[in-house]
Amino acid sequence: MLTIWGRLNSHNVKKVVWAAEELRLEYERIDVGGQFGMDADYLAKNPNALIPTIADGEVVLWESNTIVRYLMARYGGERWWPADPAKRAMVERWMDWQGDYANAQRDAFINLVRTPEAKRDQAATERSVAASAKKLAILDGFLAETPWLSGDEFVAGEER
Ligand SMILES: N[C@@H](CCC(=O)N[C@@H](CS)C(=O)NCC(=O)O)C(=O)O
Repeated sequence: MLTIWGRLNSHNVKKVVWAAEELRLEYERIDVGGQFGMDADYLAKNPNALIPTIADGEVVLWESNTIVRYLMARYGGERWWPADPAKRAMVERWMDWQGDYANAQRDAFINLVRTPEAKRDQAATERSVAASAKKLAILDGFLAETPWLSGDEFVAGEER
């Protein structure tokens, strides 16, 4: 049984849960992080004090993209984990790109969503909006030419 630790309103937890759902894996998700805190048991599994973390039998893993890659490689077969390294890399680059995008949008998100109006940092928000817009223009340009980030299909491989 797969265990996923992390509160569901974290985008990094969502991507792991989404992967598990797409793969039709049975899993248990345990709320950790944010208002749920992290106890010593959790920190022993993930010393970064971040979510998500998974346990799949003896395999304990953190880093959301690494977890998604692991689940796809272990359970996904050709549809989700194509044997052709080039096919895989064309998809994986967007996973890694997403980390840069997350950095770009963070200040805007924190200020506009999580900070009371009176305490917002307007300059940081504007810088973040501008940096996000640059990244999103790249995404938009790609999706204007190609239906999915993985190419012609939702994933790179063949249909299940
Ligand atoms: N690079 C890490 C980043 C993880 C991360 O920043 N997680 C945030 C939530 S999205 C976190 O743990 N925040 C502290 C908390 O929720 O208590 C990953 O992709 O797993």
